[in-house]
Amino acid sequence: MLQRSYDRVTQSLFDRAQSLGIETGIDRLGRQEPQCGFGQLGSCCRMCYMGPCRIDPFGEGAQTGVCGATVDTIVCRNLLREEVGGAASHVGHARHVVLTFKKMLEGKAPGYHITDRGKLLEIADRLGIERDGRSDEDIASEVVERALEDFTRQDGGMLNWLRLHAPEKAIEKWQRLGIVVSNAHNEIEEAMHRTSMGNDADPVNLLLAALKIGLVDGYAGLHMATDFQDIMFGTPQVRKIEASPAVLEKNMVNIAMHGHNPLLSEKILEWAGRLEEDAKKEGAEGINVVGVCCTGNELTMRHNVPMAAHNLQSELIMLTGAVDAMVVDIQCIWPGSEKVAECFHTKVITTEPFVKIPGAMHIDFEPENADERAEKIVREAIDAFTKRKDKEVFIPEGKATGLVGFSVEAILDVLKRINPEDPLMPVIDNIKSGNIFGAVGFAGCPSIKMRHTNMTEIMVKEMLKNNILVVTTGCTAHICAQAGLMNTDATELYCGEGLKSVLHALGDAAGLGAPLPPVWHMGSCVDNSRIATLLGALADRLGVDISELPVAGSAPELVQEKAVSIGTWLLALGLMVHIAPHPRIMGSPVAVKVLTEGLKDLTGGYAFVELDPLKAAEGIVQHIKDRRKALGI
Ligand code: BF8
Ligand code: SF4
Repeated sequence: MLQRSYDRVTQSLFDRAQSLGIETGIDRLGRQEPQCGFGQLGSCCRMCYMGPCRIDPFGEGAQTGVCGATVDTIVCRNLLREEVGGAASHVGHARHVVLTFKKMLEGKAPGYHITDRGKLLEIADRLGIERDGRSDEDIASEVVERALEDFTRQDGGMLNWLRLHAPEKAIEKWQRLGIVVSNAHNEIEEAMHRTSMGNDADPVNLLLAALKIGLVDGYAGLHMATDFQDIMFGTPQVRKIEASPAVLEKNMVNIAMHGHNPLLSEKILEWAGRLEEDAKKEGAEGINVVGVCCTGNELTMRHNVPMAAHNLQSELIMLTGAVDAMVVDIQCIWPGSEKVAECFHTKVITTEPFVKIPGAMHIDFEPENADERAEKIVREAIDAFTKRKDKEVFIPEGKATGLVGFSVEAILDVLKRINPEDPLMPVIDNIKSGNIFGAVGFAGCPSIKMRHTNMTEIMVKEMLKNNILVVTTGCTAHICAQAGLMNTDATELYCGEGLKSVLHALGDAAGLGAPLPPVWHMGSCVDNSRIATLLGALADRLGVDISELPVAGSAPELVQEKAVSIGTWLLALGLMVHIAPHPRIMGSPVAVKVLTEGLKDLTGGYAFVELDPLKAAEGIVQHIKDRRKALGI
């Protein structure tokens, strides 16, 4: 096994795997090393069967593929295809939620309801939908129609969800560049078409297409998913939670919800409540639903469900022997998890017809039969519990507590208590005074290749020390919660004096009797939409473009294609986006130049690649200083 030292809880689970002789990701990573250099540079091509071709980075061997494609063409085509993978995942997620909402309105999905009517009506108004004399259902049907238009329109008109959410100044920028998008599916088709053998060979043209796919992801993926999820399940409000694999309970039926889509996890949570007595009849003290990865974020933001594990820990928590069912839907599910589960009584249950894992139990989960299937899944978990109740479990110690639920609406609620007429004013005043020196969004994944460096925690603490507020989503939110960065003690421990005073004032306004935490959990990866909404509102209020704000984004432990497409969206919006490890563009001088430099003149955004946490933090602080100077503050 690779000798690395992870945080105490994670390490204890790796150690347990080793002592039981169970293979995990660390063993598999060890066998992959050294990983292919061509792959890491992005300079191998498999687009046709004259290849695979690869380009010699030292300039001695082949400098083009068999067809004559240069390294710039190859790298940029590969990048665009990575993004298509990411955007397709988010767009597929959003469309699934919209279609379920439609079925609900048609009476075909009785398990679902409108929870946040206010948000529905607000979106209807902003879409220009007539409301007078119409029922909520009728209005909602038209909102659905507008959403589905974003997958059907053929006239080249602007994506409705982009018009709905993108700041005017950003739209103008994108129009000048010719990258405004129209129909999410058509854009994805075109990106696949242009990257297949013998099409687009112009690296700059390919990079512009990459920005387009970023916009598809941001609006037809992230924003659309967040909007409909909030309408169906409620817009998150601030609440207290616990985090770490230690939230598993020896004497309860433990159901780990893993994946992304609250359509499933909300129903499982509901049925866990309904079947509590059945679990007790089997000798359990109750049913403990815990969250893994992004569906865990969805559950914790709306219902205080404990945050059990980020992606790297998703297979590790089964080594506790205490997970009775690991219920999964879509995205980020390691096939190797099933092999770990087989060593225990744990049932891995897949639920999506296009996401199956050999050896796992499969229960199709359709919106029409949501209640029946959710009940069946919870009963499977209870049944698994009966098989392990007397067996030894190993649940590590060390729960962290924190506050989550920082939707834009929840943040504005707090700010309105300070200034009801102009809630953003206190933030702007504090930005001007330097009490809030800037803000950084930390998003994305935990990488098994980097987690032992504590990249995320070190960078976040550096931000706080420099009075930079941190917002976070995705698995990075799990990392921050487990590191205790989402509780009020962290404000005292890590923040500079200016930021501390602001968080105290906000905590008082919120009636907490304590400061707000310095790291705000804004949700799952699709909820990066919330961060963009907040930035858009701030930029509008200041009358500037988002690219002028003293803010940045960071994906400090990039894993997924989805993080690449989100990152590109943020570049299109005009943000500095820090990335580690190296994105697979380093083989192409053109891609590196355009993404780290050239883009500054086009959108204002740029990529910043740095693997050393302190240097990365320094680079971000410098960027924020430069932005402040340009604003004259
Ligand atoms: O969408 S942060 S490992 S779970 S990709 Fe996946 Fe990365 Fe986690 Fe959420 Ni996002
Ligand atoms: Fe090689 Fe060109 Fe085929 Fe790619 S498209 S595999 S570079 S011949």
